[in-house]
Amino acid sequence: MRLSEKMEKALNTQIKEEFESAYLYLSMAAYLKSKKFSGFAKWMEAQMQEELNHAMKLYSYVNERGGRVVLEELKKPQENWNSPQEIFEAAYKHECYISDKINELVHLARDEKDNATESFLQWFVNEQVEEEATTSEIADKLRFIGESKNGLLMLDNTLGQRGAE
Ligand code: OFO
Repeated sequence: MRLSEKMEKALNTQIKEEFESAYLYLSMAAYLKSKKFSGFAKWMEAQMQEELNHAMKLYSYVNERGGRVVLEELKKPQENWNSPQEIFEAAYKHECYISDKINELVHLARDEKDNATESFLQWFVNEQVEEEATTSEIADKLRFIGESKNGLLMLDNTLGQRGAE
């Protein structure tokens, strides 16, 4: 069964959301790099890469289901923040926004009686649980560290160990 027009359009919009996530995280990485937080920047670069993978996962799925991928316009991401804490709080908020979008897609798949898409989306549902948890944990640590330079350097160092999963 080919994707319904409505489902196809919604998945195309989600591809845009994933690219916008990648764009936002790359902008955050660039800001962090400019402030010499190379570990935080590396973590964000890896996060950017994950978002590209999400976009490509959707791209493959739409094609596999006989749909047509049509790319939408990307909005310019924010470029300045005040601190790593503000960045990770914004990243957490953004992940919650993406979770809402994924949930809307699941509901649409149900309305359209599209079991294959509903099942495909479960991977994203689980991924969002993980991404919300990770970003909120880092934001919490940064809140705890506050102005401590030692604490910031240590966390920068730890997060710099991350490779793209
Ligand atoms: Fe950060 O999440 Fe994509 O979906």
